[in-house]
Amino acid sequence: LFICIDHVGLAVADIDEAIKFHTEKFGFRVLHKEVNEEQGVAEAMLGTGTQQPESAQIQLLAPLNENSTIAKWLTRNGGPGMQQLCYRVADIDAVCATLRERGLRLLYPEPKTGTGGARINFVHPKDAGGVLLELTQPPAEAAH
Ligand code: CMX
Repeated sequence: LFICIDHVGLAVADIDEAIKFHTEKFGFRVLHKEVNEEQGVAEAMLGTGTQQPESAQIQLLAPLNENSTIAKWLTRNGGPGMQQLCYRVADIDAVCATLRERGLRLLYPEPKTGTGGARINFVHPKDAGGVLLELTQPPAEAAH
């Protein structure tokens, strides 16, 4: 079903502080930044910048406002932490259909737009071993 781990998402309060921390302390490079209003997040994708294609990335997710999923998560968790695991898929419609057949709840009836124009959906954490599981189908030109 899955091609690889695409990224691990970390919820953070402040995107700039988190970027500074991860680049200065761990040597990650910022590969991509964007704001996703629909998801209520400012996000940054981090990697080593030394591998082509880039291996599993770190995604920093900061809330845009207090209604954001990430704001709720930060409050419940008592601070920053690991919010999600994301698998890359080639055909998200087929994978969602298969997972539904297998009795798992997908959060959206149809995929929404994620990082870099990817098509994304999520398996409910209660159906994925307590982990919020994102599925991402990168745009054709970015797929590898
Ligand atoms: N990881 C693991 N468990 C989680 C979780 C997470 N990220 N978020 C919630 N849960 C758990 C809660 O702890 C709760 O457990 P209990 O019932 O045992 O207390 C349960 O799931 C349900 O919680 P809820 O209050 O009913 O639901 P929430 O309002 O917290 O929403 C979820 C949960 C998954 C539906 C919501 O986080 C969501 O819609 N996530 C998908 C969108 C998203 O995360 N967007 C931001 C990232 C955008 C991107 O990656 O591009």
